[in-house]
Amino acid sequence: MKADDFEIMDDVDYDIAWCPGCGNFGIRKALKDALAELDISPQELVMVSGIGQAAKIPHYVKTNVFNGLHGRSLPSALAIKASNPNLTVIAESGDGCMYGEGGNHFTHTILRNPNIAMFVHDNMVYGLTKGQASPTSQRGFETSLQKADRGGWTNTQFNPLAQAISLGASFVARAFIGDQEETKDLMKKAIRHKGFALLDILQPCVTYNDVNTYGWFSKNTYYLDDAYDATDQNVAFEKALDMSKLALGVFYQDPSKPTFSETSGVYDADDRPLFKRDLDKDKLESLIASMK
Ligand SMILES: Cc1ncc(C[n+]2csc(CCOP(=O)(O)OP(=O)(O)O)c2C)c(N)n1
Ligand code: SF4
Repeated sequence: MKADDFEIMDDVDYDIAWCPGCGNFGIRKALKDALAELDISPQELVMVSGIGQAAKIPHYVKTNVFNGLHGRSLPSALAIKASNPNLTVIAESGDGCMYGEGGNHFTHTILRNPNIAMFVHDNMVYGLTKGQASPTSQRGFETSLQKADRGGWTNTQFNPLAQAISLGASFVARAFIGDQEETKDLMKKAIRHKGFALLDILQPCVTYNDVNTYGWFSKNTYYLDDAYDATDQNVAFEKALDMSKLALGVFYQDPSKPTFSETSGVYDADDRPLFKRDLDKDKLESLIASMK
């Protein structure tokens, strides 16, 4: 495949609704390159998202799309993967959408370990609704609603990596879109991983977040080195808790964990996706009758 095979803008007549300089552009480019290098075709891919600037990304990629309600991308992604395990399923949304409105789905999807990749565009702000604080906003952050003279945003900053690792997520990583090549490589690892893969992508919002800029992320991030052991959950948890500087790379990976399709029982006796199976009318009728 080529990255251009995912280019929808050649076919449709509208503009991308992101501000010039937004980190979402780099994420879209890294994604198209990652898909091309993995040789995944648009036909075998489904992108699922919620609501927000980040959640618009499936509209700008030529592939199958399901756009759900705010925070609800993961249940839809799980259902799509469960009904057809042959598809590559990528869920993609913002930090507010995934960790705020979708927080409960984030938790319980990790516990089920479906074989899907989750890319969170983490700009530490609600972009689409014009700059309110999100769960990953830093304490003291001043927004249109949380004013500096009142201490700005006063909540404890949500730590998605620590939460995911503590729940036993089978792949947990962080990228910064200032390094597009590395983001692409982490996307490829997340897509290739067997099980739920969280990739939190630090993504500057150049319009509503003048604190966490490209420069700020460059200064406040560093790469995990080659000696780092990504198979040790305790080490990964400690690393994730350290927010003084944000580590980039794969924090934790356990490919041996069984996936939702493997544990659900649906594919024990028949490995065909659900749409390829015949409808057993007698079974259905007796099920309906049993519920009367
Ligand atoms: C249930 C619900 N609550 C609130 C909203 C309003 N809303 C739409 S987008 C959004 C924020 C999106 O922020 P984020 O997910 O961080 O993505 P970004 O726009 O920054 O990429 C909010 C609060 C909504 N659509 N539905
Ligand atoms: S508001 Fe922020 S996140 Fe949304 S498109 Fe503009 S720069 Fe990007």
